[in-house]
Amino acid sequence: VIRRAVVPGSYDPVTNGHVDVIARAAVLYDEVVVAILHNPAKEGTFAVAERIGFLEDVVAGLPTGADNVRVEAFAGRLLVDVCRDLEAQVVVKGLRGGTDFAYEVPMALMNRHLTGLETLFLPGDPSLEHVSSSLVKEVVRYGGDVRGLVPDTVLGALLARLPGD
Ligand code: COD
Repeated sequence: VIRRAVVPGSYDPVTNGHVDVIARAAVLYDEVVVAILHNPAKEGTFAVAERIGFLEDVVAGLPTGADNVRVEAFAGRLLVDVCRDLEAQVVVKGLRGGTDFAYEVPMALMNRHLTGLETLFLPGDPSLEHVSSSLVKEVVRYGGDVRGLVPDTVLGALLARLPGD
């Protein structure tokens, strides 16, 4: 049996915190689908096509190679339905300390309640514990330096997009 994992998120945009979780999932499972789940009613900072492009760059640069990881986007769907369609047995999520835990455990339990879908939590890299898409955007918007916290292509896109928004 192929062990296939989904690593879901908004990825608006992908950060090095996400990259760490994706890279570790790619070592643990035969196949990994990086799933952008977005609300069609909410535009977000980056268009879904741009988020896919950033993630495809990230996947191409993974130390294990890109062979077992792909990127897909889903609008207005439950994660459990996406996982069923993809025939994925597990969701992989990174945890940044206690706040993510409190937010993520009810979602994991709800997903298990709905279809039996299991969630594997990986402890986030402590050096990236302060990194989220929203904080990175806020820092860039006010002129702060986020080098090393996001992939280089994302850094360029943030600088082009956010100041003077
Ligand atoms: N270190 C470790 N992990 C990190 C880091 C970091 N620095 N940054 C982010 N992560 C992890 C987070 O734990 C998070 O789980 C994941 O990466 C994605 O983060 P984001 O910010 O891109 O995405 P979210 O939290 O906005 O995405 C949430 C989902 C899209 C997964 C969720 O809303 C969902 O499942 N939506 C679909 C609808 C649904 O099924 N709802 C019912 C759920 S019970």
